[in-house]
Amino acid sequence: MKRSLILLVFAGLAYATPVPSTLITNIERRTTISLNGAWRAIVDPFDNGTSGAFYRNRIPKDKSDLVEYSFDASPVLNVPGDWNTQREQLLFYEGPVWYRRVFNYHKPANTRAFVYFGAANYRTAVFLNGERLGDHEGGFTPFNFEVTHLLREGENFLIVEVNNLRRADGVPALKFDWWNYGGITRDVSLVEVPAAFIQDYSVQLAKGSQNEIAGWVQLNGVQSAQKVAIEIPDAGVHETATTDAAGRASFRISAKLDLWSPEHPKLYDVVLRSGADTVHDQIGFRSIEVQGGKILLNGAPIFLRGISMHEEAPFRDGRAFSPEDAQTLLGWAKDLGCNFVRLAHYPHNENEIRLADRMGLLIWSEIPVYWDVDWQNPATLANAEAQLRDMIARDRNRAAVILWSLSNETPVKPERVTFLKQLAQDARELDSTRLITSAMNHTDNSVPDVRTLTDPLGEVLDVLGLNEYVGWYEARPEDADKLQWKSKWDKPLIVSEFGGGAQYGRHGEPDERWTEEYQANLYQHQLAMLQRMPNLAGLSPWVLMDFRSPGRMLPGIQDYHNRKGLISNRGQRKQAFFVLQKFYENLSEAKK
Ligand code: GCB
Repeated sequence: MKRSLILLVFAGLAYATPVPSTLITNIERRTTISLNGAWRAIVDPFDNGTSGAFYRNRIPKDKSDLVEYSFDASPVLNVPGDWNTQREQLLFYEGPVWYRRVFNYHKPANTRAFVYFGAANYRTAVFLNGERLGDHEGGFTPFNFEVTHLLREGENFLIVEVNNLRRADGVPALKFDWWNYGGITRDVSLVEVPAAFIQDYSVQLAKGSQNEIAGWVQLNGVQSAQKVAIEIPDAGVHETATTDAAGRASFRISAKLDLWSPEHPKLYDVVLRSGADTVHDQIGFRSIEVQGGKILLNGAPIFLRGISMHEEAPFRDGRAFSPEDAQTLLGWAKDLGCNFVRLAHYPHNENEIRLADRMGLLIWSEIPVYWDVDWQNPATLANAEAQLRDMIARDRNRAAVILWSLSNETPVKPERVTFLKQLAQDARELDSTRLITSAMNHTDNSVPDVRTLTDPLGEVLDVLGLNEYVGWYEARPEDADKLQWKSKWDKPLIVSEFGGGAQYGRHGEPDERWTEEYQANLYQHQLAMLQRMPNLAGLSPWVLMDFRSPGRMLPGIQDYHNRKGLISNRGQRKQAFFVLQKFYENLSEAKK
């Protein structure tokens, strides 16, 4: 886990490799106390809470004492949940909100405790019983703080300031095409672990192998070498390894495994033990690699029949967070005939990744380096690196995840390649087994009717992602028929986006924008064109379901929604859904 600080200096930018993650992984299978529920919340647009020290949770000492806030008298917000959809007047709110949760605690002997947040958007400061625990930046990655020494017997109060103000130096920065939902958007819990415990681990097939598991277990709170046991009973694995000076035990184990695939999402029970700690997980084993223009799953070429999706709640709008939301969204992807989902544009909830593992859906997982960010700012890079590191830390044991995506539609300029190269290097260092991608959107169009992918970022990636909007932001759907596509690299290509807007129930001629007919026609022409693309290894059209976005204002049609969904935000399937479904069905038939 510990890595020495290496300073890299290039393009005038000095920065270090990422500091190790402090995340406790696999929260689902630990001993936890949920802190979800109704939290008192003070909406604080001018950030008076910082100077007014709201974290102290003061109540007036007597009738003449001046205290200009009161958690007790403030209304509640539900956690998990965005604040925008819980109160009408918060729909467009961007700024700080102070949350308070009071809870009782009885401390068991020989136990350490951590407070764990699945995610809070965007900047978070956390205080327990009036003491600052720490801060976190980034709206979609988990974080935890140790609270063992601050917890009191009996009543405790946790205060959390969440601020979703967009920032020029943020990741993402000031502009993005989704709703800036603020708040504590995922579960909060207290995690109890023994004094020495298993913090994190990697149990995956070694790169390029289908019968050798390579991995490590990271202990926290140990001073001397410890034994760690790794058991996978159904695969006959019963091994032990010993930790090094940094508390890490590495292992390589030969095993005959029933491999995970979309058709056969086999998960093994895995048990890790060390001292007083035992952690159970369910892990699938599969290999993923590229060979020329092909993606190979378990050694055989696979075509990714995908769809892009946001983490937007079906039927009710708002940030999705529940297992039921995930079931609905991934269930729709399955109905469409998908074996692949692109989880745009940020790490989604862990419950969704775990469900994909069980359902047999391959995943592209992405950090929100979206459009333009402050490429030359070392703090922005450090923030992107931390988000990448924590996404990988949380999900590295999920067979479903095959692609880490570094960015989406970033402008072609040298400082952006420098920035993304650093992320690619980090990702490979943190996880040598998965493929690296990015969604690019720049082509050389100097030859009429020929589009050539020349973006220098392509050099850095294992798999090229391409977003193109022929028939929507440029040209007509029919113009796709004459286009030829080329790529500078002999690498697999995923068309990570194409699409067009349609309002469910709006009908007209195929050339009338916003109608279902227009969108369906666009899909027909696009799908015919895509098949002529070199090294096409998959697609994830934009997008599964309509989603909220502040930049989509057209009254009566968009009403602050991006309408490129194949399904409306009320769950109604548009004509284009069936066009893509048919296409995927034919692909599956052709394979038989
Ligand atoms: C894109 C972006 C995506 C947008 C989409 C659109 O290229 O990657 O985030 O929502 O286009 O609808 O314009």
